[in-house]
Amino acid sequence: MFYTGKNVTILGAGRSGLATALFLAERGAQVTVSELSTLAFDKDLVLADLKAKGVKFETGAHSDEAISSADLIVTSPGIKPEAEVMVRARKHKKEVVCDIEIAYREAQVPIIAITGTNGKSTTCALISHILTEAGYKAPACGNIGVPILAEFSKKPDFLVVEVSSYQITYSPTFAPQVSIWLNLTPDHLDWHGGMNGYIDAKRQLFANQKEGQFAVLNMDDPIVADTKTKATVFPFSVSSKVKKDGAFLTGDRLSYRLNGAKNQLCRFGDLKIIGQHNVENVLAAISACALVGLKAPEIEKHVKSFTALEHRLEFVAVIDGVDYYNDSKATNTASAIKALEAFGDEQVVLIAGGRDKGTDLGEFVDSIRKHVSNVILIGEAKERFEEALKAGGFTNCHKVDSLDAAVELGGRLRQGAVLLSPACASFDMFKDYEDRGRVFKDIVRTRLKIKAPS
Ligand code: UMA
Ligand code: ADP
Repeated sequence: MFYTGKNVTILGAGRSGLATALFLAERGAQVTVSELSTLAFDKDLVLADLKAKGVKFETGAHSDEAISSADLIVTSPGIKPEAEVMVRARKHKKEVVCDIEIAYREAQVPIIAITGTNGKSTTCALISHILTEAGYKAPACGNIGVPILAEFSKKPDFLVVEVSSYQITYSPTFAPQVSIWLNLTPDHLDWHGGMNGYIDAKRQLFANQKEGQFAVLNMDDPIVADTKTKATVFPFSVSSKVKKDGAFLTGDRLSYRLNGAKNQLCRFGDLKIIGQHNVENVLAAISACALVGLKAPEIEKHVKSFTALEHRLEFVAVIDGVDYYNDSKATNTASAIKALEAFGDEQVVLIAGGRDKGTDLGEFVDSIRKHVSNVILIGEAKERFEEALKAGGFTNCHKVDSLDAAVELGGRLRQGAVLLSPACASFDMFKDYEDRGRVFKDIVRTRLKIKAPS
């Protein structure tokens, strides 16, 4: 056993840190979990199990002893390479990786990895859904919220892993059998020290890949299309940029060509998810499933039964002929614009606002003028949003004091589907975006019950 007797220090007692501690302790490593905060240790049950397996804990600081005595350091992916503890680790010439690298070194089954700025979770969940419905054990894990190493004990056939740029940075040899790159727009620039650092992190995943592996690349994104890899490129495109093998649209039919043979599936409109951005996610998912051996009829059948992830253009209910959608994950204007575009020519009543990120609102207002009948504003951002809307010539704007009042007004207006797509963070009124989405759904469902008592 490679880890037997090795000293491993884990930085951060988050989900991934604790799963890694268990995984390595069970493989004979001497594990120390080092956690900066003292608050994070409100996890008695998990800790008791780990302590019984010989895992040691330190809190409040990353001690020099924990760093200098380590044969290997496994970090929480969020800790920046410039952090003081990383500087010390480099001084001691220690190898620092994250849980994804450990999983890659230990995995006996094919890994399908999904990265990109937007759409990772949806694509990851969709691939996992298709493979699972086809009879394989193929859990969605990684950045989606489930530590990859926690899945090993379930003996999966595939690991379907959402990977962030942070995780790639700390996975120096990670080379999945299939890697998908969906898109790239500015994000996490502070962590990576700018756009170039962010792009380089994503590129590393594909530079690591070898002959016999596959890189599924979005040809409509110029940065993604320019990827260098030894893997076989399997392109996908919603325009007509796929000439040989790859995934594309034939009219509105989802299609792919593999080993020269064309397969035509159902229409995108036959699926239960909406929005042009999801066409890209579906083409990427279809590609991965075809590359690991699924046949077209099976892919078609299971892609059709996939429903949107919670809080991402999630259909909630119809009350008095008005549809309600929860898109609480849209925490910035770029993702809210995608949501509005998903409704095409259909006008919606938009509920927006929350904690303002202070970004420019120009394109958001343009999109509202095209797709929205009324905007209902909540939260701290409502004054600035109202000003920007009025300056942009949009006057059907209502400020309310609660999400409850927003839903009530949205239903009363009867001027299109009511869409919660806030374009703001949630922390002024809610615990997080999930809490905001659930409160919204509770309000809608309560109203539905009042209208149609059982
Ligand atoms: N900590 C230290 N020292 C430090 C900094 C932090 O000890 O210098 C401690 C913190 O106090 C905390 C722990 O480290 O207790 C880190 O907790 P965490 O929640 O950041 O980490 P995990 O629970 O292990 O979650 C990680 C990913 N977190 C990050 O990448 C920041 C999760 O992605 C991922 O779902 C999970 O592993 C399972 O694989 C979250 C995320 O925000 C969702 N990702 C970013 C994003 O999507 O934008 C990239
Ligand atoms: P991630 O895991 O990368 O954050 P999600 O699947 O959770 O992505 O989607 C988050 C939001 O990003 C969605 O609500 C949608 O507005 C937007 N989005 C999803 N897929 C795409 C895509 N392929 N291109 C651009 N935006 C997208």
